[in-house]
Amino acid sequence: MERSCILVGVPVQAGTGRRGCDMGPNAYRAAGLAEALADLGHGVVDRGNLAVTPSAVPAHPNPAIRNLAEVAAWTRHLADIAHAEAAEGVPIFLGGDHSLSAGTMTGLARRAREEGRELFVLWLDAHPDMHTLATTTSGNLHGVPMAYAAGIADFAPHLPAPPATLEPENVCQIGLRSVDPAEREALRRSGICVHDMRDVDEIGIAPLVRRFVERVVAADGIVHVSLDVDFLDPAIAPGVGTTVPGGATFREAHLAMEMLHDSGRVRSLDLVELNPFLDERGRTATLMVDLAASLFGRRVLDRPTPSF
Ligand code: HAR
Ligand code: MN
Ligand code: MN
Ligand code: MN
Repeated sequence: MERSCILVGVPVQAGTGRRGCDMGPNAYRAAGLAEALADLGHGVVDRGNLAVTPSAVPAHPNPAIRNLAEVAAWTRHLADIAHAEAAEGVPIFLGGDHSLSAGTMTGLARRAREEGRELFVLWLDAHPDMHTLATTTSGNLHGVPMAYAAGIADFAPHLPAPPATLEPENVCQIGLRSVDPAEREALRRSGICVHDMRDVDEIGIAPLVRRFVERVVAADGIVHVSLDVDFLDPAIAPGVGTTVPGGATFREAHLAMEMLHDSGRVRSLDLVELNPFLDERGRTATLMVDLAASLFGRRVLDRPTPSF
């Protein structure tokens, strides 16, 4: 039997410097995410919005860091939720800022390890989010989840120890165009597969996604997609706090989603960084819903559909 999509609202904005991301989950609902998935024949369950109660965590010597206790509470809770929901269906985490991926990816990694499956992550973002607590200068913790989840640095005792971490070689980042010096160094050391926008320009999105899918299939792996709104060009997706020019086009983004769908390997999704307060008449929320629909099988013409 095919797995149902499970919508999990994650109204966290503690990881970003701008307010409004907490409205993201409800904007996806208003834009018709559940209906779009149901129209494709998927079962859809909406778990509503999560909440956490932060408790004190040891301070970090970096004075720039903001909202550490809140991010720690979300990370701990989301690791449990992702681990549990991945056994029930295909969780779709409705952010909320990208700090939520610290929790989702490590919970999913634990589930994959228990199932004896190799977890791959396709990270679509202008940013690598590879800071550690020591290297972040903005102090915005949406800039750290990849370093946390890939076990690049020890975040304890400030953030909870991850229940499992990603294999850096199983992570592929596409769309990068804003990388801080410390992140560039961390990426070089990590073994993570990275493609900046120049690669997208020169090689094209299709060969990059195809290569990634080939590696997944060779390992009989499963895929988590982490889609940051700022992967997209701000001209088509203005509803985000960190716009960076030169992002993916409408068709590049849809093609990536369509190819991922055809792989039959996608088992979970983060939709992050949508800021409805900065959006224009819901167009960014609507585009993100349409991309999710492509990821879950919307197509122009009939093509062979693989099963999950
Ligand atoms: N690298 C910058 C910082 O750490 C910007 C991080 C922005 N991150 C996101 N998610 N918007 O990708 O502050
Ligand atoms: Mn991000
Ligand atoms: Mn980003
Ligand atoms: Mn490996």
